[in-house]
Amino acid sequence: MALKNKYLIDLLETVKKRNQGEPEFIQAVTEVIETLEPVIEKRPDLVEAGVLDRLVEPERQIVFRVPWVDDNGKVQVNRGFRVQFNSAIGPYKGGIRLHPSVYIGIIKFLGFEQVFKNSLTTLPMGGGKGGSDFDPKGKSDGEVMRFCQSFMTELCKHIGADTDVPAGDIGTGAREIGYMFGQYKRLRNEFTGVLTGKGLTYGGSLARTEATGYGLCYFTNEMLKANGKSFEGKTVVISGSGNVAIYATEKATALGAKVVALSDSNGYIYDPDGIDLACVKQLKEVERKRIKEYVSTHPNATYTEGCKGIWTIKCDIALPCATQNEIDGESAAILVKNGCWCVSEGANMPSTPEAINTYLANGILYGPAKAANAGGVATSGLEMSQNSERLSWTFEEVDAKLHGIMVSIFNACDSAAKEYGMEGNYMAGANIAGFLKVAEAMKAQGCV
Ligand code: NDP
Ligand code: 2IT
Repeated sequence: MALKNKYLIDLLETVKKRNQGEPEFIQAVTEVIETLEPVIEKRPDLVEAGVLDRLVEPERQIVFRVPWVDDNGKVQVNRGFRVQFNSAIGPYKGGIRLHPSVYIGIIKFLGFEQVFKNSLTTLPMGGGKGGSDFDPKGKSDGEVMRFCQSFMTELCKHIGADTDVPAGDIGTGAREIGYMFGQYKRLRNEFTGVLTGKGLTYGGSLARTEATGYGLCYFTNEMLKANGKSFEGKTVVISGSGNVAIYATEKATALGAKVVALSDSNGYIYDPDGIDLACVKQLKEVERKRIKEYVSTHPNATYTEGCKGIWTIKCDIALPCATQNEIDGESAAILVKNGCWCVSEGANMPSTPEAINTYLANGILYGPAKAANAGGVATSGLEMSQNSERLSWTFEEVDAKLHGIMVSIFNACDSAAKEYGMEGNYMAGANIAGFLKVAEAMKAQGCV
């Protein structure tokens, strides 16, 4: 989409110049700026208040050394990050990614998107993100613990229950959150809701584990309903086999769909009988094994090396739940050619701009990540509420609140898209609705 507004063209140029070598961040900002053009045309007061100029620059970026000792007694050094992007509507909130590909550009794109996503949840949370280039894969529990303790030894100086509340993301699950929480408590001598995604024995919320995948299906279901469709009897392809993919598979199946494929960074499985989720949970959550092990107990299933091929499987609905830019223009075109009519994003920014253009040009129902995967952080917000009141709610209570939030997010995206003349473009709707709340708060708080 070509921008016409001079202010936005100049702003994007500045962002590109200032953030060279960070293509993912520039990609995320470009998408938002392009969809905000009609809002900026209508709201000169927001331009005057410099809201967007401020919004594209993180409030604070912390980069630090994370030294730890491996099982052979050798010193290892990783790099740690926390980007506190925007606190206009609440304390910084967002996950911690542990993956070798992590560098500042990845954390900034995630932190930027988190600002809009958290705004959409209707809960009072600002946006932030953190992580490290540490790879938990193949490490012993002891190594992971020593890394997490070292990471938190520095991070604890910058976070707090009313300041910045990290959580999980790729490579950070219950085990890592537990080690980080223990170290925070030890260093600060306080038991607070400083992290979410905690274990149920020490302040975690029921349904947080399920929340992103379930929330994705609740959002998608609303989008389908609004367009006269449903999950019932549909064939679904889901990428990844981590936290989000597993619980998306569970809920999509419960809603009547058949999930036929999952993947990891090595390859994908295809099971025409429908994925046996108990087996996947055992392999991934308990044994920490590779997805290819699935075929050794499921003779009708096949395993194929390489991740991209998963998008060549014929399906009605595709739910990318692995990582950024996993669907490019070519894969999007294949999905369309094979009859796929809905793509809804569990992962953050899983579709390249070319893929998104292909969805929009072909009338695909497209659920953008900021809205579709907001159920995880929304339930983190509910964990914070429970920690503050020192109570815990039942699974049913949390799940019902999550469902209500996802319905309201869909309605917000739908209405904003309609109001700005882009009916059915939920990406534009999500960016506009998410932006407006943050923008009003930033304007009201003056030039800070
Ligand atoms: P997990 O670490 O539990 O699982 C990640 C999955 O994606 C694994 O199957 C992993 O395979 C695969 N994957 C990771 N990196 C790559 C890569 N570079 N190429 C191919 N496959 C890859 O993470 P989550 O399930 O928590 O996160 C998945 C996505 O959902 C991420 O984009 C995350 O930001 C997003 N998300 C997560 C939320 C949460 O609450 N956890 C909330 C909202 C969004 P392998 O094991 O081989 O690495
Ligand atoms: O991308 C995300 O929204 C997450 N990884 C969850 C963040 C959170 O604070 O629960």
